[in-house]
Amino acid sequence: MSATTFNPVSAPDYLPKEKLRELQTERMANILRRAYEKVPFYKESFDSMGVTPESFKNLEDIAKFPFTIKTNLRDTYPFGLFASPLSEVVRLHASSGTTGKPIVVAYTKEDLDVWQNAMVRSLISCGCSKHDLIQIAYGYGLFTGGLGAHAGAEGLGATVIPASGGNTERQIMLLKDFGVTGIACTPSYFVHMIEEAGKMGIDMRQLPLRVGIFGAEPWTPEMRHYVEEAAGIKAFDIYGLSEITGPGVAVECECQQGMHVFEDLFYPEIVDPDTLQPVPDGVEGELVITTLMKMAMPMIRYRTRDLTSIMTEKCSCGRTIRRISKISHRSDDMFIIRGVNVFPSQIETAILSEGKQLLQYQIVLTRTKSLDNMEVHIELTPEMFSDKVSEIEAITKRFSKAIEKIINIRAAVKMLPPNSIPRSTGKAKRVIDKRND
Ligand code: DLL
Repeated sequence: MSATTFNPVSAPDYLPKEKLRELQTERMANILRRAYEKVPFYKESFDSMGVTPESFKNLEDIAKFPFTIKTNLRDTYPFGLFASPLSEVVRLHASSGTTGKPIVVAYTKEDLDVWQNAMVRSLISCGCSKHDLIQIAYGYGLFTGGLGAHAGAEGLGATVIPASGGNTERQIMLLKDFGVTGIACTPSYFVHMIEEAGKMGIDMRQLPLRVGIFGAEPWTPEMRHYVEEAAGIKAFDIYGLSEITGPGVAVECECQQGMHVFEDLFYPEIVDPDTLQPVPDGVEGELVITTLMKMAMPMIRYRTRDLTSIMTEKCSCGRTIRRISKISHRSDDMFIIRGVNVFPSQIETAILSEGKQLLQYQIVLTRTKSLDNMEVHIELTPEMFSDKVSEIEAITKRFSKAIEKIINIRAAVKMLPPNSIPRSTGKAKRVIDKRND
């Protein structure tokens, strides 16, 4: 560990493997006991698998325990999975998802401290310090992004600008006037900021901004390249989910080669999404997480649906906590078009490779006679726009070819005039699913 990377708050990131394992084993035993004793749902699910907290002796034993899935949170809505009485719960967050009831998550004072610790370590990992001015443009509210990043930046001692999402012109004015050095928001919202700054005659590369802490949605390496070039910053990927705590479950370091999981707090496993059996390191599967320190709402073997792999090679930043590869998709993101599995991230890669910049796009799915169809809508920039049909046809053909090259089937592409796709200040809505309409 180099003198420059050492920070007492980040010390667990550098623990010797054996020490980390000991800590994880002790914390896992405690959390399994807490879940079993305090939450009837866990007692029932452990009993149905014939396991008790005593069945856990070493970390490998975790594979004997049942999984928890999002439906379990919905079925016990709102407070059924809480392990603490409301008198000890100091905060609730909720995530709406696309269908049905939201899922509700709870924090004790201690849980908020743990979350803040993970977020401070995340910001340090992105190269931030108390000398930074950090603008939080994730939404504040029931979404965990705003308040989570806020607590981390404050805990770090940075100067925090709690802008929340939206009012993009004002965001840009603050970036410029305050000399902001770090911004935390969704990558798609930052792309929108670059676009708006351009319209305001501001070149982001000339601003003091140097770090972006981007997450809450998948984004491709091509998109990283685009934002880093267009804004003159280093763009870091941060991962998290409400069920586990919010942002700060895993984050990149200066090497930008996968995200370090704060595994003293969140224990990761990767399983085959079909067989639910563990897969070897390096093989892609579904990320499953057990919270080791969450008192109000322990999550035991939570199936995130996010697809990734564990990277075991030592990271040159010196951190010993393991890394997961960039999360480009979820198992439930995939759609099948003429027998071919397609992920939205593949479409984004194709559009970026052909357009050389992130054009706004949406994937529209429809269904005819139980067959799924996909149409990719891509927005032209004012420079690309033309009233000559032949020119638009040529552009359409180019994008269709670029997509075909990646997904191996011809895709229907429709070019739209500038500013016709709605911009989001939070998670971008890339897929419009009309298959059940
Ligand atoms: O998105 C928490 C968060 C806020 C993370 C700010 C990072 C920054 P949820 O709204 O519960 O929580 O959504 C969680 O978003 O299961 C992933 O599918 C996706 N996701 C989050 N971060 C990333 C990322 C927040 N870096 C769901 N890359 C997760 C890809 C991500 N997908």
